[in-house]
Amino acid sequence: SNMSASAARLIKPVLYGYYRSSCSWRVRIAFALKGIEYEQKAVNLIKDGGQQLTDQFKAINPMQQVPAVTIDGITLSQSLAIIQYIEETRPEPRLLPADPKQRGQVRIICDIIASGIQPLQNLYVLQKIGAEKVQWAQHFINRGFEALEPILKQTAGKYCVGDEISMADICLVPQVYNAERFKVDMSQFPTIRRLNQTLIEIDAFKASHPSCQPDTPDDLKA
Ligand code: GSH
Repeated sequence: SNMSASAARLIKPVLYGYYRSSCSWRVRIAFALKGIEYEQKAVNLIKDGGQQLTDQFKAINPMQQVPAVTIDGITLSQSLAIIQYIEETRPEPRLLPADPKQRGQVRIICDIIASGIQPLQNLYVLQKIGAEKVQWAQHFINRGFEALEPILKQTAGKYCVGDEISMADICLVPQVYNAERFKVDMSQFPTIRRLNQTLIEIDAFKASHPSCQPDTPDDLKA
């Protein structure tokens, strides 16, 4: 479009997401931490065989997954690309530490979750493998958490990396939520559990929680 950049900036971002999608939750946390108002358009991943698979949504995200965001006159997909864009255009409060070494640590934690765990337990993969969905998901979450636990033991202060909330925390909490859904034994991961318990008490994490979104079914509403 030929809308000016400043005019585009006045329009609220729209998040295409699903209440229970961990990647959608990442983006909701980032918006909440930065105090950015946005609209939500629900894409129900289950109903009608999955609304992410419609031609209409494929035009928004050719990968046929949530989240996608329209913001400043463009459409973005991939939760971490979306969050990086928000970070670069709306830098306060920052979601990446100032220190390059700590930034490196944040990115390790994000990549373990976003590349090494979540893709292996997402709905599409579980539907493809058919049987033993729960064991499959548990296996890959355990494998990733076994790596994350000693890393976080080294990097954590109050939060995943030091005492400042970062993208690592934004990735961790929704992944722990998935782990709990798949009944992973969290007692093996005391550092992950401690960080999660601290983070879920913070307003931005609470307000964005799957239990209180516009598309949360009534019987799951908190
Ligand atoms: N790397 C993508 C991101 O970070 O945004 C992953 C997105 C993703 O896996 N989305 C899931 C989805 O849309 C929900 S968390 N699943 C629908 C499906 O698997 O058909």
